[in-house]
Amino acid sequence: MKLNIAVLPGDGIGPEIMEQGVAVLNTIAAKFGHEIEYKTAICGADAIDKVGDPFPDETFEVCKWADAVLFAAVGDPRFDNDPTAKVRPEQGLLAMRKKLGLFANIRPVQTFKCLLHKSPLKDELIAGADFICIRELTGGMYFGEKYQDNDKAYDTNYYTRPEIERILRVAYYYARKRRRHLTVVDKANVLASSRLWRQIAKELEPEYPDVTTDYMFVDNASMRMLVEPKFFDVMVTENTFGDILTDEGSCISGSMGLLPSASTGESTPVFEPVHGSWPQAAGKNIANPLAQILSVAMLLEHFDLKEEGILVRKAVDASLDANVRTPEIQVDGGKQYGTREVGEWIVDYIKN
Ligand code: GGG
Repeated sequence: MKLNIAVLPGDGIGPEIMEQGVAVLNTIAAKFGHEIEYKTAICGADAIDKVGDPFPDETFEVCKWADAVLFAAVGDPRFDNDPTAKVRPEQGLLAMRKKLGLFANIRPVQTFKCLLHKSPLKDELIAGADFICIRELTGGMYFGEKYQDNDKAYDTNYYTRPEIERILRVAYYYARKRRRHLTVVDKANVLASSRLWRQIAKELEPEYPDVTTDYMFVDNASMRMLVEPKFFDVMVTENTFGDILTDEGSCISGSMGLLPSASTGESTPVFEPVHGSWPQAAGKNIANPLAQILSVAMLLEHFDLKEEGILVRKAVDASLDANVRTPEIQVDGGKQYGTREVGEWIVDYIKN
């Protein structure tokens, strides 16, 4: 297969983890006889510094040229600590999702047997937990009308029927491919937007009689994820709730550095770790590259390259079993491997 891949490393640890993701993709391509052409483009704080725009037109052109985007992370404390900043790195990520029409963000949460002890939750509670969160990605508060002055501020949680219906149908599609259990997460006891979500979900439910649908308030869902994560199979929710709940998912997996994602919709899909740019770790060779590498597995699977995806996942599992781990998931006293060393170990595993 020939694939055009846009590479957007972004900020902070982004370039370091991206290097390992691309190395893994190249190794898979060589092993299975695929041809990959790359174009690298700027985004986030890096792009603001260079051209004053976190998602410049040239980057958008590269994304449109590509069959898939491999994205790392954006964010920079210089902007977080400046409430007057007119432009922020994260706007680049939102602009990319909006311009590419990527309304469906697929975020799997799974456990790794050898890492159960890394979760703050009891082993028996989380062992075997395996669910996906389908997060609506181009609507809600992140994109609704905003206002801020010195005395007041608001964000609007705006959703339309077509936006809600299409993401629910994506969720039902995934539920049918899995254990046929869908949980619609909302705050319908308080929010009008959530009541519309629930109304539309109840209208669609009879079309999917083979799927068990249940409804849960987001506060209850966030608690249930920690006390009974195995309850969930597919969870669907709006943009903001999905962003928060999937970070919580890292407590189940054991590290933010283990959570990949895929964003799909109207044009080029994007594959990226759930985590951000961790600027404090930039350049230190300590960031976990596994979320980026697992995002490569999701990319391969998106193009139906199943064997290739399985091999990447097998290599990741093997690295964890062999104790080749970055500091945040290493067992006490175990050797701590760097970003590069973990990536190189996985590349070697795939080659041999
Ligand atoms: N790789 C994801 C990333 O860079 N996240 C930073 C961020 O701004 N996240 C907000 C969001 O995902 O909506």
